[in-house]
Amino acid sequence: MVAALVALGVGELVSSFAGSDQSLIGSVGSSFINRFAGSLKELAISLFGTNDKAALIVGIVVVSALIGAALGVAARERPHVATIGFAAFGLVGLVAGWVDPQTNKVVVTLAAVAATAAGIGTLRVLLRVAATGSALRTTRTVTTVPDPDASRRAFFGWAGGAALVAVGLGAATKALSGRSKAEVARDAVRLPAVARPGATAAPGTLAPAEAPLGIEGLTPYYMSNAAFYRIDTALVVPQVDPADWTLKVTGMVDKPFELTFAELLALPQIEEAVTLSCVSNEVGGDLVGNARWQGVPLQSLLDRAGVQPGATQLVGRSVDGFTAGFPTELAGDGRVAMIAVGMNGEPLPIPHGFPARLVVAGLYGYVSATKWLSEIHLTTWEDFDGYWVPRGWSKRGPVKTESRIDVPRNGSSIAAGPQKIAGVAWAPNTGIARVEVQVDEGPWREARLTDVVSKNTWVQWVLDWPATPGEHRVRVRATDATGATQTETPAPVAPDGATGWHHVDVTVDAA
Ligand SMILES: Nc1nc2c(c(=O)[nH]1)N[C@H]1C(S)=C(S)[C@@H](COP(=O)(O)O)O[C@H]1N2
Ligand SMILES: [Mo]
Repeated sequence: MVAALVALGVGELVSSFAGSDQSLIGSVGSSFINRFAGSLKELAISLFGTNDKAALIVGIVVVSALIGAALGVAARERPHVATIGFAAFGLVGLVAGWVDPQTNKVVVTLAAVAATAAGIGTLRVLLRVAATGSALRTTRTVTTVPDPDASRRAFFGWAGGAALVAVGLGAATKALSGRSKAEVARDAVRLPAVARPGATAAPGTLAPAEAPLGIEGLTPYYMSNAAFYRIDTALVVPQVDPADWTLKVTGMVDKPFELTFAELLALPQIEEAVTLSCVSNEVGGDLVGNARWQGVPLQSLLDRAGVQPGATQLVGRSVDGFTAGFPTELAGDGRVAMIAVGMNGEPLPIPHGFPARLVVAGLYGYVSATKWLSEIHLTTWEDFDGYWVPRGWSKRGPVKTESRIDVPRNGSSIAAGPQKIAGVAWAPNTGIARVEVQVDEGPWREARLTDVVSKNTWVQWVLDWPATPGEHRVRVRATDATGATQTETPAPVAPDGATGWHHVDVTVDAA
């Protein structure tokens, strides 16, 4: 076990010399995610929530340690088993590192070789200590059994020392990796002024016309960058240094081209508030958020490239290999669709796609919102399937109209008397026309809606409720601007988004 941990520590330290996002464990984990994301995503999220990635890393370390233990046992009889085993172990890291689009292949190779050598060396030394009580190679044949207590003490001493080395290697990796080039570069980015701020907003700032409702527990109209949900397949957040980055427009276009980050920033910018939602958001879930996005209209890049007739699909490709595709016509049907470089007035946070991502109003993230965008590729609808399509998700992903009760919380106890029921509802690119609330089997009552800056954002809603003592169920449903009301019929998140009415159960205590 200790030998395996030393091997992992050496591998991490060597890979970290190439940058803080490089890691053999990371590459192995990414391969695992890409192989199993379709079948295991739901299970992993239900077991570990959004800590599923931390759980994967812990799992890789634990499994490695167990493999090391098995090799150690086997090697007492047949030392070559350990050598072959560690070589195989190193090969797994090497292959994963080579197929990972984000790694430096020279560094990956050095790291895998160094890790393998460190693992084999550590195991050999420890086995020798266990057998002879000494780490030194002894030329005499051991004819007498050494004092077993002495060799056990020596073994635990050496094993403990090696374990400390493994921990030290891990700590050194962390200390050395420090701030990535991407973080340093992001700090230096100054977003250009916005030429066309969102339709109903004052120049430069989008703000809802009505002041916040001041209801505790109600989601704010704009989610802060820190609170904004994050969903992606990246085990280690891609660290893109804009100096080494370009955005390519390729495929079925007359004039393919490439832009540097500086060139992208120099193009006319827009700012729009758009509510982004994940297809994996359960009814009542929080994988949805509203932010102000700044960037370059997608259509302006498509016009420059000259999209050929027949290019029916637009695919965004990420530096990490993720892809998302949607019908090309949606980019030009008047909806907000942009290459975003800013989020809530700041350069895109690294976990949200720095230096650039796609934001398309009215489409779930998995078919549209490619983060760490490297390429916009025009192809046909039939010729390509984005990342999640072969993994059991719908090829088309329009956002379903949804509403959520934030206040009161499900399962909470509140006092009898005047109370407020409040929440959010969204139908991006369509808009919300009406939100209705029902308490128990009572009548559906219309909630008051706050002002919004555009049809692309969620609306906050509130209803006064004279709460009476007892157990109550509160339900909500929204009607979008086309007049369509959310269906009551529940559907699971797969393949194309959950449906059903959100409800909360509350206890109202006698005052
Ligand atoms: N590169 C990359 N971009 C991605 C994803 C991903 O896994 N990799 N996930 C998509 C999904 S499923 C969603 S819901 C949104 C989430 O964006 P956020 O993390 O900024 O909220 O990003 C999209 N863009
Ligand atoms: Mo998503």
